[in-house]
Amino acid sequence: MKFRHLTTLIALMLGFATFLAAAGGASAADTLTVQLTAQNNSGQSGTATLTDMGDGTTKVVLSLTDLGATPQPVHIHDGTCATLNPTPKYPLTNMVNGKSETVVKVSMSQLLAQPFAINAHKSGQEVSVYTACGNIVGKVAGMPATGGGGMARQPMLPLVLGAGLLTLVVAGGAVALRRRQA
Ligand SMILES: [Cu+2]
Repeated sequence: MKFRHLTTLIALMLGFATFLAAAGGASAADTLTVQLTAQNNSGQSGTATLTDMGDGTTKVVLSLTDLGATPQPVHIHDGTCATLNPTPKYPLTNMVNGKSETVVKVSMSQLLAQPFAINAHKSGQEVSVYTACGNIVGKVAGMPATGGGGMARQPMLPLVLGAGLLTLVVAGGAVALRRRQA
């Protein structure tokens, strides 16, 4: 009888911990998708997915039309695609086969505080030819537009850890009890 209660309790704890982990995970993924459109008849377009890493950095993942294995310089520039400052502000990892992934040392809120754009260049040799560009604008998923929402998820971490630890302790107790009964 006692053992059955414990099993129920463990099941409830596991369910609660899973729920907390899922809730925490959902709000932690503050992302923004930027559309890049083709320039100079390059035929290259796609998306940049920006993810706020929560530590003052942002992960930028590019997925554009594959123009081949020739490395293409990609950067975040000051300004908009229409009024681009030609000097790169934050260099990104060279794009190969339309793919690039970089963690830049700037927060998402900083990237949205003033005009920035992501552009792709044809190659290292033809860096002056732009192949695609997208303005960093839009609504960040999982964070209110007014800001401050980034703080909301911080208190969730101790809760998730606490629930997980409690589950382990209860489960360990159940195992010990079962050993004693055997
Ligand atoms: Cu550039």
